[in-house]
Amino acid sequence: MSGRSIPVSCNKDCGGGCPLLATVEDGRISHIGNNPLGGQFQTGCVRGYEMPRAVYAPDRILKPLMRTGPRGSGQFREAEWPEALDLVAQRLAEVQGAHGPGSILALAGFASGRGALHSTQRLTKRFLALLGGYSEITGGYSSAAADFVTPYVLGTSLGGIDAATLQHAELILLWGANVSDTRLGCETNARILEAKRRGVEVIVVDPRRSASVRKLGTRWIPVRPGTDAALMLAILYVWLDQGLVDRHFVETYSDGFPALEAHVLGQDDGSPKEPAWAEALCGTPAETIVELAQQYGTTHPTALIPGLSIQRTIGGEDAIRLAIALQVASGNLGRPGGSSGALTWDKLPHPRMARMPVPPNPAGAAIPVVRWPDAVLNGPSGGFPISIKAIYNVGSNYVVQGSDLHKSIRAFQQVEFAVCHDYTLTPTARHCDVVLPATTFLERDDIVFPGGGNYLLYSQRAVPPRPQARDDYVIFCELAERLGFGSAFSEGRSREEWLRHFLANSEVPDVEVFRQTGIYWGADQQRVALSDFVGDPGAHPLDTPSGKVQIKSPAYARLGGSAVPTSRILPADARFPLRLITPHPRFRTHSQYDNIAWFKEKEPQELCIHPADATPRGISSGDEVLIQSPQGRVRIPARVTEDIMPGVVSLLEGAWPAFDADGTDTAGSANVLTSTEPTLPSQATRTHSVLVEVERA
Ligand SMILES: Nc1nc2c(c(=O)[nH]1)N[C@H]1C(S)=C(S)[C@@H](COP(=O)(O)OP(=O)(O)OC[C@H]3O[C@@H](n4cnc5c(=O)[nH]c(N)nc54)[C@H](O)[C@@H]3O)O[C@H]1N2
Ligand SMILES: Nc1nc2c(c(=O)[nH]1)N[C@H]1C(S)=C(S)[C@@H](COP(=O)(O)OP(=O)(O)OC[C@H]3O[C@@H](n4cnc5c(=O)[nH]c(N)nc54)[C@H](O)[C@@H]3O)O[C@H]1N2
Ligand SMILES: [Mo]
Repeated sequence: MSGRSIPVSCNKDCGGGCPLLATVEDGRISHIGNNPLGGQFQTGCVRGYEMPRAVYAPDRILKPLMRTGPRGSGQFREAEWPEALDLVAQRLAEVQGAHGPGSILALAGFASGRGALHSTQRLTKRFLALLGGYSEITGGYSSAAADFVTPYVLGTSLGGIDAATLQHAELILLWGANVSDTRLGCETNARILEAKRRGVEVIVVDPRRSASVRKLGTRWIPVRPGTDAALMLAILYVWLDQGLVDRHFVETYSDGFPALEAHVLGQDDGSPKEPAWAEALCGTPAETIVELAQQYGTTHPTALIPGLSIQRTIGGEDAIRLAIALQVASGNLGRPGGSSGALTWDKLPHPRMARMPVPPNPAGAAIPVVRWPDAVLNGPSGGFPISIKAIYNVGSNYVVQGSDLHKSIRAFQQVEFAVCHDYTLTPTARHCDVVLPATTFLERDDIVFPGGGNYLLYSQRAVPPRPQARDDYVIFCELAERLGFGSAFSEGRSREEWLRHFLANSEVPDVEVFRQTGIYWGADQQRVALSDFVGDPGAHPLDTPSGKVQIKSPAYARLGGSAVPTSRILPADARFPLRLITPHPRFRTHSQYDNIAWFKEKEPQELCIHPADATPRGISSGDEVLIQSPQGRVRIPARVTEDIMPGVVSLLEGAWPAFDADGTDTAGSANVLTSTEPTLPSQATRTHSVLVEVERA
């Protein structure tokens, strides 16, 4: 390939964090491929390689837009930057003057969340904190349940592994994890493929025959969504029954296991968690559960890699607690080739590198992310801290991605002012008063923290910004200047000076080598969380009341959870007999790229349904079906397939909605069907615990 090669990395909430090379010819990016310095296991994916399609998309916003029609109508006029910035500054000042700090809600998304400088989340929070305060969303859509509960069990949420340690695994359990598509670290997929090639069993526990089952798996074990805790309890039952619990490990490293044992045996509730008990809940045959338990209980080390899916469910907190309990009971926690059972994605420290500081929020108003539309619509009368009058949206498309899309639209329609920075007129942008055109990662320099792994990436500016697009940092600088806190926001630093400042406060010894190669490796590439604790529990106790893995947690029970993890399943509802899952697409990062035909054609939006559910409903592949939940209606084509369990239907998340005259979405936008009711006590989202009915349209 001729042209200049420039190290880049998607600063995206994409699952990876991959060393890439952009080729630039005649001032245009002609190709993106892997940076060979990443080594054989570090490979990018289609969403990074094809990013130029977004940079040069015909519908990219290249001028500020000011709304001229009703919110959501898509009627805007183009404006010059000074006019748009003046208006945003003026409206923010007015709203805050009239309604106080906290009346502006920061929808500060993680879309470009991995940059030391261009972090959509950190820049937005920094700006609004210096403005005087804001309403802040807490937790994320991704992993709020796990992040909430894991510290009660492990004393930290950093329970990850470096993917290279999978070379020591003898068994890999992808539990609700579809790493073929979602990556969960740049190397994870390639390391598991290598393990499979050397004869390691890779068991995938998933309601769907996912890409990971097809490409990485040696066995698919179907389970109904939201029932993983029951399956895990039944595995413990088999281990207790067959003497497969590693008693020495349990006693040395954990506290409270006898209470869990009593629960598994049914001594506390009269219900032994036998495989037959689990079969009725999970739809997984009892003999399959016994086989899985025996294989898992007798193969060491076993790496249990949970997806985030298992905790975006009702009771998702306890699926994580039980996954940890399984790794303790089998003696796999903290061992090379094993894992903690807690989430692994991005759950180990990065090499030391400073990043954009975020001052404390003077308003202190916090809202669990899944409840933001409720907070806007109901304010203090709904138990929320403050009346929200404006929304500042950067790096998120929460009208599409938040739960209960109709409610999110109502929330946007209610506020006095809404502003957003983005590349395209997303459904969220359409509901804003001002839309400011942002740059992509290919148009700016940054240091990127990958999604797991002991390395850092330098992403050089490959091409100048498309005319008129501006970095989020620059947009905020200009606004801060207008609002009188320009020097507090920038601290007098240009973008280059911030990067130099971060690098000066880092462990990277040779900045120029880092810039040129695009990658800096930390010292140890074989980290397993809690290995120091397992090596010497006396010298390295966990930060829990017992200093050990807290299987039983009275502190957690005081928050409204149960002291011992248990199975909590969304009750059935005869009106909505099917369970809907909304997995992450391969060809999109959430809603990104849904506006680009090339990506859309690769992965059509369709409802996957099992023949056992389709036949009685008279549904054949290609038929239009109407999917209904209490929240809304979606009409799209069905695909009848045995790649999904009976009783479960699947619709990929991330499609932009398109409503017909009677309010039915005809694009297949998953959150038309979801609800903002959280799982408790974490107040986290439950997008994989949704009940629907499906009929032929
Ligand atoms: N039903 C259902 N819903 C879900 C999920 C699910 O599994 N099922 N998953 C949830 C999860 S885990 C997550 S993390 C959320 C994600 O929710 P979002 O973060 O809202 O997802 P994206 O669609 O990636 O939206 C990011 C937006 O930021 C823009 N953007 C990207 N980079 C930049 C930048 O540098 N600057 C600016 N200004 N804008 C930028 C993109 O163009 C895009 O419009 O969705 C959640 N929603
Ligand atoms: N290509 C791509 N990669 C991504 C993203 C993306 O949008 N696109 N998003 C990134 C982000 S922000 C996140 S948070 C992660 C999300 O990572 P995950 O949450 O792990 O991803 P999902 O696709 O929601 O679910 C993974 C698998 O779990 C299955 N599943 C669903 N519900 C259940 C359940 O209750 N139990 C079990 N056992 N399995 C279940 C699904 O069928 C799917 O195959 O992915 C990251 N990677
Ligand atoms: Mo996420």
